[in-house]
Amino acid sequence: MKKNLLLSGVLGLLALGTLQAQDFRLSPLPQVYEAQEDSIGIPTQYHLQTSLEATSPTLTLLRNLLPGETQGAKFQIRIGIRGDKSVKKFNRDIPQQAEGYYLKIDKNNIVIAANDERGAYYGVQTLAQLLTLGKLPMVEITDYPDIPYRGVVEGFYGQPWSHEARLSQLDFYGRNKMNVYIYGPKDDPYHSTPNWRKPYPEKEAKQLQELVERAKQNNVIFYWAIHPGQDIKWNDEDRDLLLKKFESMYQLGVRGFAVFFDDISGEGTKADKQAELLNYIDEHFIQVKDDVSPLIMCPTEYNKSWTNLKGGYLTTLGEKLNPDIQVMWTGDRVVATIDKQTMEFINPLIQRKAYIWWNFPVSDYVQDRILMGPVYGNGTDIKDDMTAFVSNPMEHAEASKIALYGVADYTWNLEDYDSQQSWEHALRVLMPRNASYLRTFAIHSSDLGKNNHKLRREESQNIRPALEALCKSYKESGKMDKEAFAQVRKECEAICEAADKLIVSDENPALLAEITPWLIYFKQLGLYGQAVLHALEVKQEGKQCVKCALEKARLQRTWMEQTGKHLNEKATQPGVKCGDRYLLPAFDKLLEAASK
Ligand code: LOG
Repeated sequence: MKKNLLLSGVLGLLALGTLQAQDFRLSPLPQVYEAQEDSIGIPTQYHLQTSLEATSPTLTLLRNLLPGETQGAKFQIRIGIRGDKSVKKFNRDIPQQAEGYYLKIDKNNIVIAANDERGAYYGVQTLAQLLTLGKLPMVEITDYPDIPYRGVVEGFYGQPWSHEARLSQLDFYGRNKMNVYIYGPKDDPYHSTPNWRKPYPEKEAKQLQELVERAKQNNVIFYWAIHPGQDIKWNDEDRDLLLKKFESMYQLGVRGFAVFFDDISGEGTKADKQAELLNYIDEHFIQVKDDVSPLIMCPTEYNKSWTNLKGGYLTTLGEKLNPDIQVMWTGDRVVATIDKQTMEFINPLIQRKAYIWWNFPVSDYVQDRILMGPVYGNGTDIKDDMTAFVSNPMEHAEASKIALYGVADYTWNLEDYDSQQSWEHALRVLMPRNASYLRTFAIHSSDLGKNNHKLRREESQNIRPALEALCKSYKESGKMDKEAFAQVRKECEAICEAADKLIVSDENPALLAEITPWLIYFKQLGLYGQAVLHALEVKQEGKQCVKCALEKARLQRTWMEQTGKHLNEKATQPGVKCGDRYLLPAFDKLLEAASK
């Protein structure tokens, strides 16, 4: 938390303690939060003073949260934008940053005074989170995002998200103060070659229209991206077809547009031709309509390892592209964490602040994995170096929310971002009743294994020291570190229990459907661990048949492997895997040592 909070004294800190208690935390974490110890009851009747439009997402949300609007009631809610009569008294309290808001709750008033419409909406979203406490703490919150554009690019290969999943995502972005969703699934034929030229069929068009509407209600900018580079001809005909497609999307309500030139070869990769086309779109479409967000492009050389400086591709874009066109960048590699050096490399080349396309938790190159771990590794000192940070998620929409929750938290407030805390909370948001079971699964389902893009993630941190101690003691002396043994045994039990509890749970069916193949495997992994530990014990005690116990463990390993192989068979990387960074190698090592 920042300076002002520390100045707010003990009372503020105490109250903050409550707000960060296990079961409650404002997210994304506000910039400045000051609280008194007192709280008030939730107002059942209130007089509303506002100059916002009655149909605005902000007032709609407020009225849903607090239905008791009553003319002349003593309790007052004032909500407005800088300069509005309703919040005039609070002009000086509003932070200067775009989307900033000031929220004050005292005995007889709630004030939300914001810089702009979206800021007011975020003020109400914060209020929504406070309301879940059952009473309202008396607070003053001064808040704004560190990064102007935050959100998601549905930009992966594989099964695009379902309509229902997208609707649910947009609500999630609204709640977590993310303002961008870029529609660009590689396997939507109407996004890419050759059908990018054609309008959507009626059913898809209607669904897109619905998504645009839902995005609006959540104050999310819906961007629609086109991926024409593999077969585009640099002539007037294709240029006009592209504009016609954009116009048809505009008619469906889309007000944000992007052109992706990633993962293509041939003529389409030419920087000067790309720049010429993009400037044309910018000047004849984006600028002409006065209600469209800045144009975004994804370059062909979209990461450092694919950059040929001598070829001058990025320099050409930097020099030629109109200054308001946003240029995407995935970092030092296709998949990489983003830091100061990343930004210092790319920004001068493109002569603008990069629009970060973060390839996490996308799993289209490791489809046998489901990435449930925390978001960490990105710089906390780069908020002024980028215009946007959007995450490319997994085709598993609901499971992706764990990482997306972290991305929302990180991009709002870089300095205060605590990856572990954010992750713990995400688990509780997704499965409030089964969070601890979900946690057990997620902690062992975080790494990607060896992969082309070289990103690895921590895994099984909770049990790693015990695994190491157990393996070491057993290997060196043939004896077991008793404490480590007990810990590992307990973890194996927890794994089996988590799998059992989750598989029969009725909480968050969408999430359960996505993780089920991995859960089935996870249970087998737990059983394998138990069988190995049992064999170690039998060997130590020398009472029962050692050979039988070892054989049983080996058999369980085969069951586990076969189970994994026969799940998720249609994927590009078929089968399912988890727990293989530390857990599985340790079990294997112990079994091998015991077999000697
Ligand atoms: C694609 C993307 C894919 C990701 C991870 C970009 C800009 N493009 O290598 O569609 O999901 O990597 O596999 C990409 O990242 N190409």
